[in-house]
Amino acid sequence: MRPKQILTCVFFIFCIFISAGCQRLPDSYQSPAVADDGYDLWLKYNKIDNAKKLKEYKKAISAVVVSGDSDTCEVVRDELKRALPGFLGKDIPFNESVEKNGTLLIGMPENSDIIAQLDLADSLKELGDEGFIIKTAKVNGKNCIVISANKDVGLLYGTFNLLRMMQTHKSLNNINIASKPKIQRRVLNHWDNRNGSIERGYAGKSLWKWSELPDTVDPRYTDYARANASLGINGTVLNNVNSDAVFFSTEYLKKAAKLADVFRPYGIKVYLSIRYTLPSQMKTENGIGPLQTADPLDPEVQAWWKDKAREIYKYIPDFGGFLVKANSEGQPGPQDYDKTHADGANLLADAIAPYGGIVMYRAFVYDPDVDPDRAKRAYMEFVPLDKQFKSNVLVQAKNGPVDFQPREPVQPLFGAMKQTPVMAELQVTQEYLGWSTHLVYLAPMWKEYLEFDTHAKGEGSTMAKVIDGTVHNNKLTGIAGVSNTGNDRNWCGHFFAQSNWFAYGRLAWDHELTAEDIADDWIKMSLTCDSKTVETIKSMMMGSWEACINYMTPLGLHHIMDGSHYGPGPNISRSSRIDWTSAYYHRADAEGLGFDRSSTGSNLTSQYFSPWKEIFDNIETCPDKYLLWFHHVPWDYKMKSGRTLWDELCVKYYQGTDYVEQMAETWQSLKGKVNPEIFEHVTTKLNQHIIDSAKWRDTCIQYFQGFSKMPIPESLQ
Ligand code: GCV
Repeated sequence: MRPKQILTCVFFIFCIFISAGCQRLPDSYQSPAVADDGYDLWLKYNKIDNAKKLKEYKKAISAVVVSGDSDTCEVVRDELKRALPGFLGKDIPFNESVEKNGTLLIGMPENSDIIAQLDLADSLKELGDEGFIIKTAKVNGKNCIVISANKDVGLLYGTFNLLRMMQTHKSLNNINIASKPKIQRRVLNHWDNRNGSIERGYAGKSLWKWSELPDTVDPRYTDYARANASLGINGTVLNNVNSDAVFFSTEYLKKAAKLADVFRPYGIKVYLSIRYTLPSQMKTENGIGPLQTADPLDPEVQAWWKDKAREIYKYIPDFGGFLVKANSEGQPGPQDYDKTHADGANLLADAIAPYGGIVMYRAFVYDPDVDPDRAKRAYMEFVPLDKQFKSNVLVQAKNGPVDFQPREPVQPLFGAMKQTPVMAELQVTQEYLGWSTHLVYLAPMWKEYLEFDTHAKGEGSTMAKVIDGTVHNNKLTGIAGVSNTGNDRNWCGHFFAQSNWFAYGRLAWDHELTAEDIADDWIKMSLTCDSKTVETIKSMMMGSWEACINYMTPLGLHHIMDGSHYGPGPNISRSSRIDWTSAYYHRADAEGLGFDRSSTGSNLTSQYFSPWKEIFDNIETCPDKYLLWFHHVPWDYKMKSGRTLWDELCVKYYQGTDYVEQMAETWQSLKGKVNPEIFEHVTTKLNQHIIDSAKWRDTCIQYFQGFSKMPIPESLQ
């Protein structure tokens, strides 16, 4: 080839290469971030791909003024410096004063003279330490968007709110928002162990690198804090409730203190799970211990905890407090010394009260000596102790009376404890709902619990209003979510599991948000703003929880998982403890199926307020979704649908698996409309989801058929 031909050839190859690289993405997917491994979660600050919105936003924000020099104000600036050039495709100047139209002005009356002149005092009075205002206003004759608050953390929450509005293409004209959290302590619980493993964690190893701390600080800690702050989560329990004493050694307190330093500017407090026997396991800095006992009423034990609290606060001045799992699943507790849970909690409460710390004392107890029905035990142990807890104690109860099942009725403790604040523990990690393999959006489940009207003080006493303190006028309120994070690149294993972290945080801030609206925001922030695609994905998500219930434990069945809690195990006899076997829960026999917890059975129904106790007690009025939870139902019982129980059970199992197949099909229709990397990742997960759900259906139907001896309805075959 002559040099000219070679040059022509090279030119052609170059052109082919360039044109392939520049191939236009389908109109509906125009995000510049083609590579997306999920690391950025919902904090994707890509260029606004809607020309009209982009123009509007460029006009609304062309300069920024942030007053204040605290670390949190620095975080506000950092976040805006990441986000605004990303959204708008150009740098935005950060000024000292309002000089032009389109200034985003952020500050508190106390540190900004211009904000002080804006007459926000009345509105801010209502908003407490964490609330914020976002509003459009004329400042120095210029059109501005103002974010203000009483404390700098409110400015941060307001900033994240404004960024979310832009990510979801909301209008920035005539804004007038005032927001504050309904619940005070909005905490993530990490069941993370010292060796990096995570109990019930399905997204890799722990985020905390204990062996490197405090010397090396992984930048991921900051991204974790950003993600939480963007939702309003303000606390994190670093270690597993099945706790290791090592976390209370001076060496580990210094490590925890380093994490607290990273999280502090983001408004996040660090908490630790204690082990009840700590005083008998180690010496304090001042040489108290190890003691012969951990009896909560022993003066030496009390001195030990006081000294330990002093040490903790020396390293972590804003330490949040203790989470306690006591006398539960082999963990030590006050009952080992013939003392009550109240004695146990108050010992700790007294030790940290001087520093403003709190105790979150778990009600996940199910001592078989208390009652043969596991679902009744927490109520029976804790309600009689009401009034006895110190004012800085919250009782932390799982949403249902057994254990994070796909669906349970509400734990009857909510509303029943009138003097003691009860905080809800929700599980974000999908221990019983398909780990990080199944696509299950949990917000509809949490909404079902939160909206359940306990009737504790008449109509309107929803669980949400019990935990936010409205019903019993509690001064201290809280909510916890068992985290689904790990060191997988995308944090949660399944890309869609990110939506559960997101939804937990959003509901913790405002339990009145709808599951649909939260999904809408998450999809727009994480995947696309294309309205048709958003609606398609939302419809997949919204039915995914009910589908999971249907292919696992329909009609009130529960705890029929195998030992790992992943696959089906209706025939499993896991241990000598009767209440750990599947048969204990489903009670299948030749007559029928279900656990009689009505007044003719264990009488769990009596723990609820009227009218629920009567509604649940009567097989005719008990909602189908709880039927087999409360009643042993004959196989040929006529259900509300007109089908027999057996046929209905089969129909539900098939509805569950059909939905999963449908989700997979729908997802395929989105090829080219969402990020290709995420598309492939979710496709792979859904393929396994189809296989697993069919296994659940077939195993359970076959097993129960051994009792019912009835055929699968023809329509399903
Ligand atoms: C942290 C269930 C889980 C355990 C968990 C326990 C708890 O039993 O299977 O892994 O332990 O709940 O909430 O304490």
